[in-house]
Amino acid sequence: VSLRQIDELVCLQIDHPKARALVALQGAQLLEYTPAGAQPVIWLSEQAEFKRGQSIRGGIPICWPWFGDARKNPETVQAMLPEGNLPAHGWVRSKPWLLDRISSDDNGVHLKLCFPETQWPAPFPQGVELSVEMSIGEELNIALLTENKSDQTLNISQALHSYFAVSDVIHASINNLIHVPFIDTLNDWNENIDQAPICISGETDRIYKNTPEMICIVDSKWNREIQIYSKDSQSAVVWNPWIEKAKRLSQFESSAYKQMLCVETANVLNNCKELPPGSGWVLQTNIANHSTPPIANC
Ligand code: TA6
Repeated sequence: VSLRQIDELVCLQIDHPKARALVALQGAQLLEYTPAGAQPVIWLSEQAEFKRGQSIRGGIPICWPWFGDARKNPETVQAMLPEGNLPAHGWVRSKPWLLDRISSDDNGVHLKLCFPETQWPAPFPQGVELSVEMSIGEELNIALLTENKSDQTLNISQALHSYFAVSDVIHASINNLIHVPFIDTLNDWNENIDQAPICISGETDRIYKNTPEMICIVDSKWNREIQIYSKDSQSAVVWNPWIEKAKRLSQFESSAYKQMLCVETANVLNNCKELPPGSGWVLQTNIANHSTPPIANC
């Protein structure tokens, strides 16, 4: 592991026999992850900017203490937020985190990063501890830990906003979300359900409630599947901006929508977390890359 300054940000460059990775201390954001002998599993925009106080497009942004547009969150979450303009996906992804510990062994590199003493504006309580633990090797495990050591009940929504790399989004499908209800944020937030594997053929922005333990992105050009595990039947967000939205995104080359697909492990909507004093919650995902025989999907 070495320190690498990229423009304004300090990152950890990880070169292990099992995998290569890049982690920005700002936002505790994993930016790159490529298991040995495989195609990259995590996508990073070629136009990513490494500037203090600005989120980086790609990797696995940490969305906390709210997901998405603060005003779309449940009342309990909104009641914890200060007035003023609230950035999408919370604050912590554009703030500096501290490297608490790092170790490596034959299986990979293990990191823990902590959000500094949380100086949140009122009414957010003091005494909430936030950390991220990552194990980077043949698989990638990432866990976002919230510990409520304050004297108030804490209400949060959150997500590991994972940008996965695909050969071409038209060759990628998501298989095990058939018959799982989802909110279509592009269609008045109406609830809908799919009867077939998801093949992306336009702007897609869906919140799946109560997902199965494993979601699988199948790539029929790279002959691989990325298995995304999350415990406790979290929610999941599936997003691809497609052509028109891609033109409006920052740090995003207009055709890059073909190379990425977001499948985000989340606690949102009916899955937000209410944490009484003294309690905690772990949002975690395990990502495994597997080669497959040639398949036809989309
Ligand atoms: O997770 C999907 C989403 O909420 C989309 O609606 C889109 O806004 C995306 O996140 C990217 O958000 P960002 O703030 O990182 O540009």
